[in-house]
Amino acid sequence: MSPNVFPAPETVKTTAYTDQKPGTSGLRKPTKVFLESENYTENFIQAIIAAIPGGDDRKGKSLVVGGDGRFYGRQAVDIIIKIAVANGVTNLVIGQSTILSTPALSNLIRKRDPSCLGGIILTASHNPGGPDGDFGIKFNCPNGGPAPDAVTNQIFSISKALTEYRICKELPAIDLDKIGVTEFEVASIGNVRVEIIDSVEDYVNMMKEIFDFGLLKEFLDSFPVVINAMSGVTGPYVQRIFREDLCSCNPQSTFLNTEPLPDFGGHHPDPNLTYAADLVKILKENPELYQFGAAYDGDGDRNMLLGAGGFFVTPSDSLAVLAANLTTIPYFVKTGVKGLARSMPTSAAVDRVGKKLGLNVYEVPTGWKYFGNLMDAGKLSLCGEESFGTGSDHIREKDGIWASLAFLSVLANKKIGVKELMESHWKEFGRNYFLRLDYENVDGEKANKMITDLENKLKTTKPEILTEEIFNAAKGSGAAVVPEKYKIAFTDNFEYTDPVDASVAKGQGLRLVFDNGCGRLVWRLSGTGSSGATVRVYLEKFDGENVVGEALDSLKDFVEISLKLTNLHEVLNVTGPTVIT
Ligand code: VG1
Ligand code: CO
Repeated sequence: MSPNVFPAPETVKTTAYTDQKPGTSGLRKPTKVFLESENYTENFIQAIIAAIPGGDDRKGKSLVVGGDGRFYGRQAVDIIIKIAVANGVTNLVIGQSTILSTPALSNLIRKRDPSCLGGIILTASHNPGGPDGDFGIKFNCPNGGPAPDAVTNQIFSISKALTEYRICKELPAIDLDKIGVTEFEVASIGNVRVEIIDSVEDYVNMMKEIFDFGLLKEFLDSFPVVINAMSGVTGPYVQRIFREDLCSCNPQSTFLNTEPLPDFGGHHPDPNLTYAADLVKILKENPELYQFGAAYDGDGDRNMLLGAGGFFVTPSDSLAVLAANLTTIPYFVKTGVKGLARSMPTSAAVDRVGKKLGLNVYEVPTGWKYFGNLMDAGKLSLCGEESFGTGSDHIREKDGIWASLAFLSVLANKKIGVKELMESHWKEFGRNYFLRLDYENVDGEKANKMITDLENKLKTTKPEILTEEIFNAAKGSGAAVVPEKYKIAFTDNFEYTDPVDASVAKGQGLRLVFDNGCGRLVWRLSGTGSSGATVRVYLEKFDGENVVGEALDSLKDFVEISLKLTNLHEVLNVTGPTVIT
């Protein structure tokens, strides 16, 4: 064998795990599980690659790899290279220092190579990282989107039956920090090419095509912003797009936590009012100075948007406002607006815009993977989730930085501030007051039982009795109740049939929907946690007249209704939610 030819793959015996089931968005577990369970990563990577078409179909086609820079990412990339090559993948494209935001990776899958096999994202997204935090692995398909249920089910069933994996233990050392190409030959596989690419460049170029950077820059010259990358993957993107370009002429604009850290500085990289409280504080303390604030999660697909003084824009509302103003963005002028969509728990604010504009608004289950088919079929341009996810068909993932550039484009176009924009939107469309209450890390069995009991109750209780119970709970809250408004339209466990491939997703969340579009309550269990359970309660109430109140006031009675129907505090042994948004 010539010195440049590396040995053929080895087959290693392994024992299958039964718990490698991808959740709402990939496999997420405590980092310790990956570190301490023998072959845990190897098995799952082998299962992913086995789910990709094999043989010559893998040769010469690229697999994109990157992540949010969290602890254990580098070791995982090393394992991916060795297992992918051993399974006949001969072209790997990897973000420098393993960094690629989830949206940037989605873009690379779509743009780098028309026959791309997909990508592997190393992230547990908004979950904390580090040896005591979480790690995660997610597979994205050749369309750039998260693997749909059919693919994740296949990966899961392969993982449960795995008896061996293939690996090339000896490959040349690849400097993951250095941009460049390494080529070598592996016996029985052939020529292999590993490319380390700039993590940011392709993404920045895409943003420049989508938005009017000239307009944004001019606007931001006199519109100071604060942006918090939360020590996650967006740091280098914020640096290049905001600090060095759009805000370069505004020394007042401020950028926080722009260095990606393996443990996110010990924080929870989740951009909400609780975990990004530092951003809220800065805006509150400097109401005359900062006009806009944004924060992103660990892997850069979520965004939280704030206005001067800490004015909070709910993700459901930002989706609706964008929908109403899409033509301020050059990309949509070019592509046209094909349709809108939201996840089921997201408020119906966007539905009102869709109705006015004559656009279809699709309602899909929680999780970005459900938007992909609609986009691929040309039915969908803009979509969002109440969980700080907003995006469009420019890629197949939600996109935090894109969302803030889109929102800023609307402001720049109208030359107004965040609060003014929201209030004028509500005056035109009415307001869907919205709250989400999260009860994190509660006992799994109890949470499951609570949901099952509630489902049975909603199914079996006579409507008049349920109405009475709801009315009494609402009255007890002290909120002004208009009982006739609270007539129940229906209750169910949300089920979705994909309009494109007719696949069905069942059990996606309990709904209690009131008549006349005046509001609803939704309960579901999170599918992204790594231990215990998280119960999410979503409350929504429409008000066409009083549009400038506080969500907590407006929804006081719904909070009480939810507590009474579930007995949540008693059953879960908690005194209140851990996060309110
Ligand atoms: C949560 C959100 C969901 C989002 C998912 C992944 O899922 O509710 O809307 O798509 O996280 O987001 P769950 O099952 O915990 O409610 V990300 O940024 O963590 O990939
Ligand atoms: Co994320």
